[in-house]
Order: sequence, then structure tokens, then C-alpha cells
Amino acid sequence: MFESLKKKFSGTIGKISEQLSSEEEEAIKEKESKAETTSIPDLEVGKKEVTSPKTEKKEDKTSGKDEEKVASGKEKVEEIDGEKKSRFSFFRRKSDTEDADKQDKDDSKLKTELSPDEAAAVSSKDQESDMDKESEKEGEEEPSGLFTFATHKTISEKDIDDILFELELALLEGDVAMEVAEQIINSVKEDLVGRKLKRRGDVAQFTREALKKAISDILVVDGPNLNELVQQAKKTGEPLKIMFVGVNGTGKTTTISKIADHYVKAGYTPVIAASDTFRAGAIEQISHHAENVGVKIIRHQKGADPAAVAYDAVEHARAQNKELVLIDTAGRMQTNVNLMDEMKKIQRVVKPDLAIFVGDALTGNDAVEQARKFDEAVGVDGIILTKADADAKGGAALSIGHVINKPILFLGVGQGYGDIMEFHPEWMVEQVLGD
Ligand SMILES: Nc1nc2c(ncn2[C@@H]2O[C@H](COP(=O)(O)OP(=O)(O)OP(=O)(O)O)[C@@H](O)[C@H]2O)c(=O)[nH]1
Ligand SMILES: [Mg+2]
Repeated sequence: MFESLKKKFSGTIGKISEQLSSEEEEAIKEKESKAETTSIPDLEVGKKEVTSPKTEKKEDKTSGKDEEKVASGKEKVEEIDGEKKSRFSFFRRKSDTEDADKQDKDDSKLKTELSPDEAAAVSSKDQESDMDKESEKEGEEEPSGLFTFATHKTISEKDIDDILFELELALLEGDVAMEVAEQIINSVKEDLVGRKLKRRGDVAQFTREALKKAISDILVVDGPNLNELVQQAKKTGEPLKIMFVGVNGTGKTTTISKIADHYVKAGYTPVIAASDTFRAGAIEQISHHAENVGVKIIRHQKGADPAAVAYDAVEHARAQNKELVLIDTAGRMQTNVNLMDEMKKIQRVVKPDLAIFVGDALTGNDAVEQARKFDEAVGVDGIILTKADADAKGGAALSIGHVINKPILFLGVGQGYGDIMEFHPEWMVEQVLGD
């Protein structure tokens, strides 16, 4: 479920991490080359052993072996330049005390040979070197250990803009609604820009957190709690009336059977109204399901008034103390004015407590647009998204609730009666951004 969405998010996390790591490597290299340039006068102070900085730079750009060469070349530089030593210690994981002692001795020997001003310069570089060691220590805590962040980088807009733009396009391709994709990108950008990175793993962690927050904000929508409403109906004796609406073939009838089965098992007594009197075979289809799950069905002839069937079902529930009336309706295109009016008539006659829009997850943006139209026509209170079991994209699941500001209540996850699950935003967040 939603594999493609998951892939897009993990791809973005990977790209942002890569981008910032390579930038950091470049920053380190730049510092090194600057250090080399500024150290030329020092080298000329009269120490003959120093290797040519230009040659070292060349070696530095080649292989790991060359890095070792650079390090060993640098050992010589260290004799007069404490700063050099710390820079190249990123590549040299050698830090035994013997070396340090030797270095101290060499340094003091060197200082005695220098004029007071030169000695002061060397001491201040020693201090810098200590500070660099501090950050090196931090680096050593990291598992990867190859290099560490020398400066604590702050994420800038420039670092992530292109990658987030790519994500936005990918989300749109994956049937995420435009407004939802934009909100995700803006929220992630707002979260990340200005954050300071101290550890290599920070980038990935911060990006994942930012995405989780963005998606959670999108998915969390206030709405009715079906379980509470049914409980309440049982207490008051007035049945809870739910009308299921949507375009043809989205899974309304199957979903009603699943919901009926669910509440039968929870100890309630639902009744179904066969208010799809329009489609051939619809009454037989729902009667068959009702029988399978063991609930009463109220039905009229094909072509009868759907509102009248619903009315009878509500009367039956009241008379028999049943807590739940589930009203099936004919599938209709949102553009079919007559059928949309017929649905409104059911609404006027029975005044359902809830209108639930049933959408097919596989239809992506279309499902979102349908939800918008049905909401405008009858005022949708909640959404059930079916066929999520076959939906890799996840665009509709991510967008639909946010677009019409109504929550997804259930997901249909198969054709069996038990294939329905309550929808919880945190579950979806884990599904697409879990480790
Ligand atoms: N894989 C899968 N199939 C489903 C799911 N829900 C419904 N279906 C299938 O979708 C098809 C249509 O389901 P129906 O319940 O008849 O849809 P409907 O909305 O009532 O259709 P109309 O009455 O013609 O508007 C059936 O073959 C169902 O088995 C689901 O969650 N997963
Ligand atoms: Mg149907």
C-alpha cells in the first residue's frame, strides 16, 4: 500500500542528505586549500622539508591512498604549523599520545628558534588546533567516521530548493492534489531552512521529521467518531442514519456490507436500506450481502423512490430499536443533475446524520474532485476510500481529506467483509515515512 509515495519521500531524504554531505566535503576541501595558500609565507620562514602545496593538492583529489600520502606529507608541515595538523586529522585516524608528545616537543623546540612575534603566532595556531580537535572528537562519535562536519552547517533554501521542487513534481505525478503538494513542500522548507547540522545523520533525521510533520498536518482533520455515535444511538434509542454516496462502482455497496458486518460483530443491530433502485441488479446484490452478514434489508421494487425506501428503513429501525441505518444509493456522476437531485431528496426526507463519500483510491485526483462535488451537493461528513489494497500511489489518501476538510474514516483493503480498517493519520504517516 502506498509504496510509490514511500519511495518518493525516502528518495527526497536521501537526496537532501547527499546534497548537504557533498557540500560539506567541498567546504572542508576549500578550507584546506585556503589554509595551504595562507601557509606559504610560514613555509618560507625557513623550513626546507616542506612539500610543495600544489603537489599535495593534486594528490588529494585522487584516491584514498593519495590521501594517506597527503597525510604523511603533512606530518612534515605539522612541524611548523599546528593548524595543518588538525585539518588533515579528518583523514588520519591516528592520534596516539606518542605523536602528540613528539609534536609538543618539536613545537617548543621550534618556538625557541623563532622570534617572539613568530612564537606568539605559533601559539595562537596551537589554540585553533585544540578547537579543531574538539570538533574532531565530536566527529569520532559518528558511526561512519570518514569525515565529519568541520563547521556546523546551517541548511539554506538553496540547499534544498531544487530537491523539494523535484518532490513536488513527483507528488503531482503521483496524484497528490496541487494544494497538498504545495503545502508539504512549504512546510518542509520552513522546518528545514535555518536548522543547524551537528552530526552527519542530522540531515536525514530532520528531513524525515519535517516530512512527517507536514503529512500529519495534512491528514489530521476533525470529524465524527462513528463508534461514539453508534453508542450514543443505542443509549438514546434514536438510530444513527448514514447515507453512502459516490460515483459508480467505487465500492459503496461492498463497504456498507463491511460496515454492517463490523457493527454486528461489535454487538449492534444495523439495518440496510436498498435505496439504489436505479441500477439493474443492485437490489439483489445488496440483499445477497445483507443475508451473508446477517442483517435486515428494507427493499422496494426496482425504479421505486429511493427516499421512500430510506424512510421505511428508518421507521423499521425505530420500531425495532436498531441503532444503525445504512442507506445504499445508486452510483452517480457528479455531473448528472437528476441523480444528484434524487440524492438531495433522500437527504430532505430522512435527514441522515452523516453523509459518507465513498471514493476509489485508484482513481487518484478524480476521487478528490468527486469528493469536492459531492461535498458541495450534500455536505459530506466523512470519507471512505476503497481499494487501498491495490493503491501504490497513495495520492488520493493523502489529499482527499485535506481538500474537502473532512476526515477519512475507513480504508477498504480488499473484497472480503473483514477487509476494512479504521483510518488513523499516524498509521498513514508511519506507512509512508516509517524507517
Ligand atoms: N480490491 C478491492 N476491491 C473492492 C473494495 N471495495 C469494493 N471493491 C470491489 O469493487 C467493485 C464494485 O463494488 P460495489 O460495492 O458494487 O460498488 P458500488 O459503488 O456499490 O457500485 P455501483 O452501485 O454500481 O455504483 C466490486 O467488485 C467490489 O468487490 C476494496 O476495498 N478493495
Ligand atoms: Mg452499489
